[in-house]
Amino acid sequence: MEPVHTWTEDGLCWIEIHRPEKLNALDRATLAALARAVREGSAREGVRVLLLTGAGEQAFAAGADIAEMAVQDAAGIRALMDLGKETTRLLESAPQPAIAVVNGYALGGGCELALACDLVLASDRAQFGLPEVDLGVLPGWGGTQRLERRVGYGRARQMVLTGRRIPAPLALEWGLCEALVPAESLRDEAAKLARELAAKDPGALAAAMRALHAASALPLEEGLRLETELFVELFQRPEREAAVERFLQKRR
Ligand code: CO8
Repeated sequence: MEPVHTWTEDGLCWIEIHRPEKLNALDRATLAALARAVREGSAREGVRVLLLTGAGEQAFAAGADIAEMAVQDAAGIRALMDLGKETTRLLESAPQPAIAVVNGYALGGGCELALACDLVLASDRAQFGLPEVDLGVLPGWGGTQRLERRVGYGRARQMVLTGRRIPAPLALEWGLCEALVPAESLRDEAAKLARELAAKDPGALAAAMRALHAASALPLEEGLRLETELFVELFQRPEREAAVERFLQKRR
């Protein structure tokens, strides 16, 4: 059985972690398949949005596979860290928006995958958490860096230091996700949001995402310079001219 399923319809590329009997825990094979799926999906002609979700009704992903993790030596664990980091980086740097469609537990590495996506849509049954300290380690696929940027200083410390699970309503309040929907309509709502994004100018979206990512990676002055450069580039395209013309036409 393939550990990751993908399908593309109308420019939406769905990537489903498919190991429901283990709550979609990410062992090496699953993670490698996921990295491949994100790389190929984001490079595929006509793909406008990536949607990442988990199979089954219980979990988005319950984290790295703890049984596999337990038997690693230092080199093995470093290789798994690198693979997880590569996967999150692929999600974060994809030219299309990536939406995490969180259908249940998003714990440890599962939560870290969601944090690497541009938008997070969650079911009312979702639970987020970074319980790694309870396993004697720390979040290792970007959680110590990306969580604070999403939810702020104190909440990031609360999650990482206590390892507590954050239920869906609190996750929404904290900004771990942008919206909550009933579990039964999660995929439909995610597709609706994705179609809204897919109808936009992909060049403008890609540039906007680059600028937004730069906000946490570059000093302010450099980020502002990049914003100007991207704006000027976008401004010179026929797509921009046509979009502005459409706006003006409506008012004539
Ligand atoms: N790894 C491996 N197997 C898992 C995992 C996991 N993370 N989570 C669940 N499973 C398996 C269980 O072992 C069980 O399998 P089996 O039936 O064969 O025994 C099956 O999934 C169902 O799980 P439960 O019976 O435990 O289901 P419950 O509903 O009772 O509990 C929980 C659900 C609360 C989600 C529980 O399964 C749990 O606590 N899971 C572990 C969550 C966790 O600690 N995640 C963090 C892992 S560490 C991590 O992600 C670090 C990432 C960065 C570094 C990675 C380097 C390798």
